[in-house]
Amino acid sequence: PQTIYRKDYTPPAYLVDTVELGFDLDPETTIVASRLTMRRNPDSTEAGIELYGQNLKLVALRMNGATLREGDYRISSNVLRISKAPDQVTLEIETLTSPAQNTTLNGLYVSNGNFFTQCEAEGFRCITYFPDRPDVMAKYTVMLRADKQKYPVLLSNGNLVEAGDLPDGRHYAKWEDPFKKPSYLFALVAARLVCQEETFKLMDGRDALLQVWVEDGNLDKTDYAMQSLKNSIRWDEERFGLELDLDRFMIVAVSDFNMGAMENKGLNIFNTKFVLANSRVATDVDYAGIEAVVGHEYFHNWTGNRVTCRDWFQLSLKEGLTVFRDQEFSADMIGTDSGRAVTRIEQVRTLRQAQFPEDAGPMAHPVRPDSFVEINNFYTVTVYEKGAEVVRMYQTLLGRDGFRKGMDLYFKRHDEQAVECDDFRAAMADANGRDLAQFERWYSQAGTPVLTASGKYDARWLTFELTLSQSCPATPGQPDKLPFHIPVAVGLLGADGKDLPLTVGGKQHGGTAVLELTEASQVFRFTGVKEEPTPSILRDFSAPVVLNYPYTDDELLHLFSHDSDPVNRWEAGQRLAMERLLKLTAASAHGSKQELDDTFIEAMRKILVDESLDAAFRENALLLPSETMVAEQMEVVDPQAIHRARQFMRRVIGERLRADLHAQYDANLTPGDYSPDAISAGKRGLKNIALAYLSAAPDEHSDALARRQFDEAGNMTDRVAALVSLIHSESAGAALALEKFYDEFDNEALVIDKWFAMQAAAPGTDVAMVRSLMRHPAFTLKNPNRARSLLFNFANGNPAQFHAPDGSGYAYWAEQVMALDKLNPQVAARLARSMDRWRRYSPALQAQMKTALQKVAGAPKLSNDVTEVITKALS
Ligand code: DPP
Ligand code: ZN
Repeated sequence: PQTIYRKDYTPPAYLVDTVELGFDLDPETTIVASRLTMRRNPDSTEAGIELYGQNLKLVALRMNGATLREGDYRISSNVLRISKAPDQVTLEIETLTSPAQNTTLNGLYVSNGNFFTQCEAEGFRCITYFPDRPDVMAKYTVMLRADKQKYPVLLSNGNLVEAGDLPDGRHYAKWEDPFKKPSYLFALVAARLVCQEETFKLMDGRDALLQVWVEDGNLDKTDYAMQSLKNSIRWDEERFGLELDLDRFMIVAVSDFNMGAMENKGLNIFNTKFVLANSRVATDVDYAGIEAVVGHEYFHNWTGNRVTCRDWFQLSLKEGLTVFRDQEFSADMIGTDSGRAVTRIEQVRTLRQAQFPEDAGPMAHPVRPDSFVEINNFYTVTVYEKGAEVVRMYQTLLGRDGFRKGMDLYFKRHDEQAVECDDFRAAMADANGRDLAQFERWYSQAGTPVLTASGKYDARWLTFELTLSQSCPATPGQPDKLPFHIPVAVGLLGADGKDLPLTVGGKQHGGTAVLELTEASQVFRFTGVKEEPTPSILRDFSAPVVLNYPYTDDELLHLFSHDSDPVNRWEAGQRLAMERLLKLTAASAHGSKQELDDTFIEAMRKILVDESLDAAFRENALLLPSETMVAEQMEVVDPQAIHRARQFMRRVIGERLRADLHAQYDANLTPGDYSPDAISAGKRGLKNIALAYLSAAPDEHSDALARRQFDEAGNMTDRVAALVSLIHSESAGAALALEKFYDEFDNEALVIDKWFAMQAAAPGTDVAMVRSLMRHPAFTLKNPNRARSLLFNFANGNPAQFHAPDGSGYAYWAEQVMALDKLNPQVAARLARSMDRWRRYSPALQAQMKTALQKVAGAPKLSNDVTEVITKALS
């Protein structure tokens, strides 16, 4: 496979003005006719026309009316070249494709008998020959023809301009997209579907038609997606002054989908997981996911579609920004400061759980990568979540208003253009008169920076000197790093727990000052500090870094009890827990006695019973760092010892806080109709974590409680929580509950995914049990959600079993990566990533992992996707 470099970018030789596409849809052989009007690009020095095409049968090719024969053009490695062409060209291309045979779910494919497309990043070339690159933007007209009975609904981007019947029971629909777009935003749907629809008044008074399309039988699960869409439209108008630019906006749900959803212009295609919900089948987490993803795809209409990426190295230009926007949307939907903080805590957890490990592993790459083999491997937590952190830092540095000015300038300059991350940074800088040159390193340097802080109080001069130093570990291809521009939000707590007034560098602040660290090391001098403070550093997680500060237990307990910044308050608890988990893990590995101190237990109790705090915050404060996060802190990872340590800690908490846990359980019941709002969800969360702790220290009472909750639950959140508690405590009732759960929901694919996922992640599930679950009639590798529910939850969510000392987990992993690769390379490559951190285990485990990696590496006809991941892991 070939590596593609960002530095090799050249503008396209030809631009495309208009695209007319005609589809004669048939599962076995679909005929695609395209007519492109093209003209030479004045910015290019290259001569010929280059079109990409993959798995296509070329039937006809005409240029300006004349048929081209072999020799007039050449096809090699998926590129069709016409070396001699006039300045103005009309190309007519006819190709054949076989959607029913397409198991990659990339391009045009069939799911449940219906046609769908997925074109990002490079799926359009599986539909027709085209200059399939994001900097070629054109206006599209699409004619769809298909059997009317089987495919009554024909959708594409933009507006429906014509529809009618054809002979032989076929019908047609013609769609026109008024906006220029890159090919990756093309979409079509030909299907038997039904929709919920509504007209919605936009800011400027226009009416827009909103539709959510699903399979028959699912109309009872579309309300929340529709509501989220309306909220998204309103929010983008209010927060950013951005309006829906179409008369019609559609969301279509499909059950076979590689990603979460796709922002095709006017025709968003969604994984069912992020559309379908009612209280019977969806959890609070599912509801939150729907709101976030509906928002995310909708927000792409401006950040991604109206202004798009020049090339795929710039992916974070649209993804980092749009994740940031969806995060802000979700936070604003809750509306309270404490609710915002909880969403922020969840973001920090995701970063540490997934992005920090990625940034420290063999696939580490900058937010704007310099090279790739397969772009599909770069839809990563780094490009998305770290990218969102980078965007958030602009807002932290410039303020909300400054950020808005930067956004306004960005659209003013670049509407309907394909641009670079640097253009976004320039807009932020220019709109605010700021020099953000050094900030560029957040885009170019990989790795998680380490921020080391130390403080010195001078009682005589009433000063507090905070020394901040930064470094960044080497990453593949980047041995040395230059200092980043890091916003560090700092507060100082007095002995009473209140924020001290801050004066730093002669400037007064409220309770929090945003310091800007730009050198390798800097000293910040706070003056007028009347008492020795406890510093609260990196408030609201103001930068995606690892903070080292030599906190004492007492200082952490002080912050955990009092910090006015909820994120750092939570963080102090996480630090207290992490220190103990690491000690317990070491003790467990050496077979010495495990002990947990009263101080910690009492700190947890205090939070648990503190009614002045939101339930959702308390739930998060009680949630221990995951086994993966503990593993990331260890030189040599011992998955079983980590598991034992964490289980021990959970059990002791359950035992020691039993009475309070029961009391909180009772106090946080949510009787009456289910509502997914943040307050109710927070109560359920606290109640269910109480149940989880009680089940970690099982007695008759807790077992009965879990069984009763399972039997009587009025919603899926409580149902799942009870079932997980039964499974994890190895309750005698677990097997029957699993069976009942299956029988009740065997028609609900997304619920059956949960059924597989819960078992995959259960501590008692070993490789043999996963293999037997694979033989269950409901299991299939072909459906990505189903494959992920079992394989990914086992490999990533059950480390103590996956890393079984006999290597059976690795052998299983290798088999499944190879099997999946034959069907769906994108999903296979994701599973391949589960071995990223293999060099951090004991030599014995490493040897077995290496064998498994080499086995995959040696498999015949491996995709570029998997090859890239495995090669990087082994290098
Ligand atoms: N662009 C999609 C999304 O992030 C993924 N392909 O929404
Ligand atoms: Zn996106």
